[in-house]
Amino acid sequence: MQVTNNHAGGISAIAFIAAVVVSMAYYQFVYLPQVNAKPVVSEEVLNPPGITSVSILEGSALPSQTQNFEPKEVTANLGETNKVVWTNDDTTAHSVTTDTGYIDPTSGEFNSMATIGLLLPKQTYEFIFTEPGGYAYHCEPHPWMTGAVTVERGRF
Ligand SMILES: [Cu+2]
Repeated sequence: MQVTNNHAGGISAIAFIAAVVVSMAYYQFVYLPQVNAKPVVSEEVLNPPGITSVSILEGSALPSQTQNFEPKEVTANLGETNKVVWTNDDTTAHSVTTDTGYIDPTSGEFNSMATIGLLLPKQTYEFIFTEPGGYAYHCEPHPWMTGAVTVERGRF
């Protein structure tokens, strides 16, 4: 009796260890690679032939000036003009900061503060959008400065 019980216990211990090993292997070699895989983005989307330009107009730091990001709303097409470039044409530093905490799967956080910080006068900030959608943004030091980028699928 005693021996049989020990034997059964040994088998279930081995079965348990085998199950742990199999699930760890699954996690390491199947689950993690799928979760961590970068999305496949076509070359045209990563290096679009055209850009979409937005100017930060002189005087944008004044709340009374309603024109700051110009154009205030832009539309970009994936694989064509989905690289958006903001140029600070003002004499004050500004940021381009997502309203929603948007993180592009390839380009990272849509926020100049996350990469280059404030745009000094004459400085530019570039962001390559790789997903269609609507992206509202503002300037962190001057939250009345707002704009939006709409990204359309185009041919991609
Ligand atoms: Cu600003």
